[in-house]
Amino acid sequence: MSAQFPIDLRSDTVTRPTAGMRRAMAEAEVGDDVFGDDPTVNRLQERVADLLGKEAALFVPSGTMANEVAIRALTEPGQEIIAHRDSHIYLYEGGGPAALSGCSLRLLEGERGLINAEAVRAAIRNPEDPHAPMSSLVVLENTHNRGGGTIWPLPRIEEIGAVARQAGLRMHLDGARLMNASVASGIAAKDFAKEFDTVAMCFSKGLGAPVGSAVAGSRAAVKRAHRFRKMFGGGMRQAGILAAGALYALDHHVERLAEDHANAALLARGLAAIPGIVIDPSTVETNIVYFDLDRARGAAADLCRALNEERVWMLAVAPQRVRAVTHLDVSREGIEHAIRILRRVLEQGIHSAG
Ligand code: TLP
Repeated sequence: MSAQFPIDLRSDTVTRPTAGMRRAMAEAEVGDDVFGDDPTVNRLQERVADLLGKEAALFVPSGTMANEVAIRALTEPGQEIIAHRDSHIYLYEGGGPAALSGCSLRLLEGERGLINAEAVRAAIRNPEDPHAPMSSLVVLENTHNRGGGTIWPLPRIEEIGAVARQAGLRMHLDGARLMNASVASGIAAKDFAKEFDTVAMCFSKGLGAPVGSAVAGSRAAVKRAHRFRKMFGGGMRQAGILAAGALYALDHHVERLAEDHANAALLARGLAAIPGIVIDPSTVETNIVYFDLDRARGAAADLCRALNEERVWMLAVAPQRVRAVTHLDVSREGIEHAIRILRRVLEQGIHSAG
């Protein structure tokens, strides 16, 4: 396969449906899912419940909505959610937990997006103290996006689950990229999901579907999430067209995530050999690569602008930090090309836009 341009590494959300996926979507049997009678949506929901080892699942338009309906289903206004300070629910969901669920966030530190059970225990408020918000939910993210596509070690999840259960807290997993964690580690998605009351997963990231996510849990939790999906405007009608893309992704695009992980590792190794770039390739576990640009070379935004002109797209996420994400629309040749371009751009020197 040759490189396809642009080489778009901004996110794994940028993939376009393949011909096979489009065909499956075009041929999908549909009904009105708000009435509950879209057979393809129902099939997807059963499939996801089974995949994640839960009683039920609900198809939703986005990963954000999956997280937000789950948080609303598991909490009441005035309660507090414990999460990592770099979590997606805190940084990238528009203040959703506060606006939609009326919950405050108790943010914890931790290497590469991972928190530990002791810190969770220490963060749980005294339920007898009427001054304090009630700690009610722990949210973890697997893989952890801002942490660098980090995979959670299973024992660490279990330790947190035990602490949460003992204190009567619920657990939600933002598993937008749970299948990446599963394929890279060899741990079944349902094993990763075990400690959680609800689990969100996305079809529109590495799995390559154009739209859609799901949230799984007990029948009662999913029933409550269903109510909030309607309230938040996420009830969709002939959504089987979209669910067919998700089903196709589960059938055809899971095992191949290993290629994205190999490409991310290749990219990390290539970047590590370029003067001016700081990255430890051993930290790249899945399909997300973060690297830092030496301040003396210029700013991350200027580097990305220079790369953009060469049809290599990456995302500046902090003054010196860049993110590149591999996915099914970027081949190994594309990654090799991106490394060559990056080296050349830095050799030539980048200039500030201002
Ligand atoms: N992440 C996007 C951006 O919002 C940052 C990306 O390009 O990575 N959970 C996690 C861990 C995510 O990374 C994302 C998307 C979501 C939830 C939200 O999914 P969508 O975009 O479908 O609402």
